[in-house]
Amino acid sequence: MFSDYLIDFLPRARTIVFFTGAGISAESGIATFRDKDGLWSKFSPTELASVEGFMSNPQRVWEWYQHRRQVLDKASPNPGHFAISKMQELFPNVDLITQNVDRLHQQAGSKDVIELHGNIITNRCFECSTPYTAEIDINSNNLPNCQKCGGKIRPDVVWFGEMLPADAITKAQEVSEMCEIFFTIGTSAEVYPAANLPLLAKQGGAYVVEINPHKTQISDKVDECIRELSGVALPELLNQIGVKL
Ligand code: BV8
Ligand code: ZN
Repeated sequence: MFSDYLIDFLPRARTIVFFTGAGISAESGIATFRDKDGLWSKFSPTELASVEGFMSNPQRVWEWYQHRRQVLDKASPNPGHFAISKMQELFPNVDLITQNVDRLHQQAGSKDVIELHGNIITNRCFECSTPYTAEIDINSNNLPNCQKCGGKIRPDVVWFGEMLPADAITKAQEVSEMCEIFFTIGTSAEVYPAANLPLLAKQGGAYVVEINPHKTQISDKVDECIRELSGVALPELLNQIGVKL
């Protein structure tokens, strides 16, 4: 599955970056965005994952996130998440950058996860940004109000048209430019500025490996394409370097 070059180089690499998208959570039962039965096939991203969408219909957006939280509540990390967590344990300099908001990497034991698009678990006030710390019943549809100003509560995700957390994107760009091996896993590489990271790594001289059952718009720019599910490929990668998950 993986090239002899990669299997020989990986244990010697000084810095490794894993960059993940919705595809790594697909085998945990979390719908991706752009696959045929993905989230965006039913709704348009701008209607639901944007400030305008929330302002025009806060109740609908809130219910969409509550639905995703219900799905996530039944999901657990899959062997792909665990394999990355194991690599972080084994190798000294492994960075993990994710576009995902499901925190399954953290549930699989990964530390210092660089979350480019925030997370779907925590919430804050849409008006005054005060963190909303009261318990939220994921099965209830009622949209809570801020205890400080009465404003509507929103999830701590990064919506389209919103800036990414400056510390997260800066760190992600730095480690991508500096690394020796860069794995881009389960992402269509269509959302910016995250989608620039594999190209930044390539420009910085990294060996770039894509793990994705389908071709993406960066497939012809990477060094190695593994057309396999990440939940199969990543444990196999460990296996090929003599590590049992
Ligand atoms: C920004 C959180 C600066 C919310 C998400 C016009 C106006 C404003 C901005 C723009 C504009 N035009 C372009 C932009 C920039 C815009 C953008 O990139 N748009 C795209 C659509 C063109 N970006 C932004 O707005 C970003 N902010 O630029 O700020 C700015 C500010 C103002 C004005 C201008 C600029 C903010 C982007 C963040 C949006 N938030 N999510 C939520 O989740 O609800 S994005 C969303 O897409 C998710 O985070 C997701 O992670 C991300 C990327 O998708 P993928 O992860 O790649 O998932 P996808 O379904 O696409 O692909 C899955 C892949 O997995 C597939 O390839 C599939 O083959 C593969 N797969 C499937 N199964 C498996 C698998 N692989 C392996 N194993 C498997 N088993
Ligand atoms: Zn408030």
